[in-house]
Amino acid sequence: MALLRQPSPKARQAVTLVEILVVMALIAIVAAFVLRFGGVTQLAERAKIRATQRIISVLDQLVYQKFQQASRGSRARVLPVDMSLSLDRSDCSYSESARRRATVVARLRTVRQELPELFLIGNQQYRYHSPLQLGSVWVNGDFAPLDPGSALSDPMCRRAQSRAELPPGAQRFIAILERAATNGTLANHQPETARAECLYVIVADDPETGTVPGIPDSNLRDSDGDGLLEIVDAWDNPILFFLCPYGYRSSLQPAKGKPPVPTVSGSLLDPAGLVTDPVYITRGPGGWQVVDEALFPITLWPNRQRPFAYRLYPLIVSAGPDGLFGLMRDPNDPSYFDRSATRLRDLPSPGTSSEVGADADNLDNHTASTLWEAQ
Ligand SMILES: [Ca+2]
Ligand SMILES: [Ca+2]
Repeated sequence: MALLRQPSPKARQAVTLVEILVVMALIAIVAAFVLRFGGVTQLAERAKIRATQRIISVLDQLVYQKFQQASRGSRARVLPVDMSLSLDRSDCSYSESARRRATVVARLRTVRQELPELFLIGNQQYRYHSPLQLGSVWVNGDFAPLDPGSALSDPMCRRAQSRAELPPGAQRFIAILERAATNGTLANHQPETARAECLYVIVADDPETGTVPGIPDSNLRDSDGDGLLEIVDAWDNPILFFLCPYGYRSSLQPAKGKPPVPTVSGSLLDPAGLVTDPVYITRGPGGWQVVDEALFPITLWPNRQRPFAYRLYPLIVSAGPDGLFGLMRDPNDPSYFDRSATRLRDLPSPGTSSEVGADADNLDNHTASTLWEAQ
């Protein structure tokens, strides 16, 4: 009855050893596969990060050049700035400093029109600009003419600005929008692409030919099909542009004091603080009158002795590997939301609890740029 015989202890031990060897071999194979697969994934992700950093670095240089050109352009003087708002209330005279102040205001607006960061479609109001009717579509944005008679009447505007007075950057953007409106594609526009579309028009050699110096063509695409190209990162997400990223914290814009003073004072375009000089602006019941919220956000802290013009640097930012910007929230700094929530409302994700910390892997031009520090 050999078949019914129990295996000897030695045979059982041999089987057990074989089993252990098989299991160990399987573990080794699985581990090698996981390591290899994971390693490849990590390498690919690192390559995408480096590619996006290169793109942002190129964009930073291009935006810097455009910013310099716009802020020094002679066309700033044709903007309809109301000189009476530069009236020195101490002696009712138009002083030399008042004239310089009006020039600063005009230059400030030229930069905004040359480097538009955002536009809205439909009946949404947008700051102090008059909406443009392009075909059947109404468009609002920084590139539109200034209008003292609109619902958001501009307190520093003497008269309505004509289309012919717009600087070249604004003219170019309007021409592209008009073409998209005529083609009927503008109706497809998705708001989360607007900042990437503005960035493209700012830095493109010629928006008609679709090239940007130093940017691969594969990073130019029209993801919403509205006829306006966007610059996208290595994960195909739009790279956003903020001309004056109030509330953004970085090595260039370090937090200073308690919120809501997240950036150092002294605007790039108004280093002497002429626009925020209390001689020219009044203090209302809610604090200092806001002169120009976009470029010169002024604190409304009642205990401040004088308003600040913050030093803000143009921001170019990718959402990074996770595809989420997470810029709207800072749980340790609730006042960050107060001002920035309206400025950042057009972000792709309107802000949910799942986005807390999502900005940790973002890639931006503030981190490594050395161009702006000397400004
Ligand atoms: Ca588009
Ligand atoms: Ca992110």
